[in-house]
Amino acid sequence: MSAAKRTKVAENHFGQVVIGPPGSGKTTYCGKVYDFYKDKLNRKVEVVNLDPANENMNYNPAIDVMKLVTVEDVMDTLKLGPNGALMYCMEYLEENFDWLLKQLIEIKNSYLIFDMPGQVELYTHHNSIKNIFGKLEKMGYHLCAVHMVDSHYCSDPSKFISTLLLSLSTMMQIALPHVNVLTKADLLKKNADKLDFNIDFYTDVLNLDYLLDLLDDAPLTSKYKKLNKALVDLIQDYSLVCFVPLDVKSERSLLNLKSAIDKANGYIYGSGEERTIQALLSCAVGSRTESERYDADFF
Ligand SMILES: Nc1nc2c(ncn2[C@@H]2O[C@H](COP(=O)(O)OP(=O)(O)O)[C@@H](O)[C@H]2O)c(=O)[nH]1
Ligand SMILES: [Mg+2]
Repeated sequence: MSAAKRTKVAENHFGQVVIGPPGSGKTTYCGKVYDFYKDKLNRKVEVVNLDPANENMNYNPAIDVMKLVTVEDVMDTLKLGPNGALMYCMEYLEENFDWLLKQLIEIKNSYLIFDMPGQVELYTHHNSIKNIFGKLEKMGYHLCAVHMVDSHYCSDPSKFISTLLLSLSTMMQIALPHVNVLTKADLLKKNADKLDFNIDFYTDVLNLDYLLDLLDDAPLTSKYKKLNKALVDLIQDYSLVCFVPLDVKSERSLLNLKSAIDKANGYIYGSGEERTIQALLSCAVGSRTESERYDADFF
């Protein structure tokens, strides 16, 4: 009998699945957040690498998909290009779900951080990742998708619209509790004077009509007024997309994102963690101790 069939409901395991386009900062974040949770919050934590072409792991993974399959081997053996090989690898992982599950079962009482590959279609319309995490959810794993996008896309209205559409379709497809993140917020802050709007316009996504004005004036998008309006209306009608900014070098920023993720997947604090967080918060923002205030203070 397969491990999946034998395992009815696992103990309550919690974790985050770090997804998003290539270069958005997923692997860097996984390494930083591992150290931060372990050293600063005393949370028992493990990283699981599910990127079969991961080259710059700045952590020691408890489980590594590269021991099962790699993009390089698939390219050589099946004569596929890098994108096709990655799709094959994720389908292979789905077929070998038991390989993953057996190792996950051996990790006891640890919070899990999944470092994922960067191909966008894996999260917008390909089903393997959705199926793998759907199965884990059914077994009692409480997971949150942490969708990372590079804040560089705020610098251009049409790129920002693409980012919003990508985030919306990823939320619909992956169907897990979801937190969208604008990464490299240090660069966003540094270049704030070059942006069309204040930073909260991009994080809160409240009134996109202002963006519409810019799209209607821009040379590449001005002839698609009706399409621009339809896209903006679609995003506003769902009213689901907003972003948490992240600068991985800032503990304050990591803590702010942690609150959003813990809220999304209902993480239950281990003993003493709540007190550690309160202590970290009061160090960082003086007398303020609520994470909601913390959020407002990030910029
Ligand atoms: N300035 C800045 N650079 C970052 C940040 N996070 C990641 N990076 C850089 O972005 C690049 C891509 O990061 P990586 O983690 O490999 O992205 P991945 O492909 O999504 O796993 C690397 O050069 C990182 O150093 C950040 O918060 N600020
Ligand atoms: Mg990576």
